[in-house]
Amino acid sequence: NTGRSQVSKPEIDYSLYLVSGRELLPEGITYLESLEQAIQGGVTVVQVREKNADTGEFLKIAQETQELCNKYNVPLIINDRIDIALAIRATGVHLGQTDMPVSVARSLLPAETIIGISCNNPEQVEKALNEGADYVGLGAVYGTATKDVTGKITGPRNVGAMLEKLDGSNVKAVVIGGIKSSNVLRTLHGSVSTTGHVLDGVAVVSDIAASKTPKDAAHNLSSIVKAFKHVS
Ligand code: TZP
Ligand code: MG
Repeated sequence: NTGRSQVSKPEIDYSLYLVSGRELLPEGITYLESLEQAIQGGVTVVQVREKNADTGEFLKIAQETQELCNKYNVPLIINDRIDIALAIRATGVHLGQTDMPVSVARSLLPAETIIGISCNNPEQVEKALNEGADYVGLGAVYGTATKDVTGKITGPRNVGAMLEKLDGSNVKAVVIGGIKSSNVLRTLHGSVSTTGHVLDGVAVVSDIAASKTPKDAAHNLSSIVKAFKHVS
């Protein structure tokens, strides 16, 4: 996002980006308990993603999530719904390729709002950059049961090719899709571009949301990402 933004934007640490997955919660833990433990374990940014909730329900969940995020000073990003992001004054919104264009979303939202977009190939990354996105979500890097990603699995090497498009910009990047503590380190290493551009973090749903011990799950991921970022 060069040639834009005299506006001061919130600095987000993208190291461990938790995307909510309420439908994956195990027995015996509520959504808010799981989220709080995950934040305590090292989640640095939260996205509320609700594919089946009606507007009232989405709003309520977003408000409750916002309260918890405020308590820990963790930024909150809303998936898809610009109206809900506005209503709760979220830090950001996350858009997909079939949602409203970044430039249009930008014109509706306060200038300091973070806008992220999912990208699956280098052309989409280039477009996101030109339209003024603040960050991109790259993937799905691996297969996942959390979302239908048929035909959209990139593998780490293509993540590297997408990252290269961000050279010289201030646009951040996370990877998503099938990331777990067991593959996160090789994913980070394998996703470096030929120009040396590295990921800013990883986004996960099930490895944390489906865990009975979300604090440990988050801590395992976070310590690996932080160690990688420290040396790269
Ligand atoms: N976008 C691409 S893959 C995905 C989304 C929302 C789901 C990732 O879920 P998980 O459980 O971390 O594989
Ligand atoms: Mg979307």
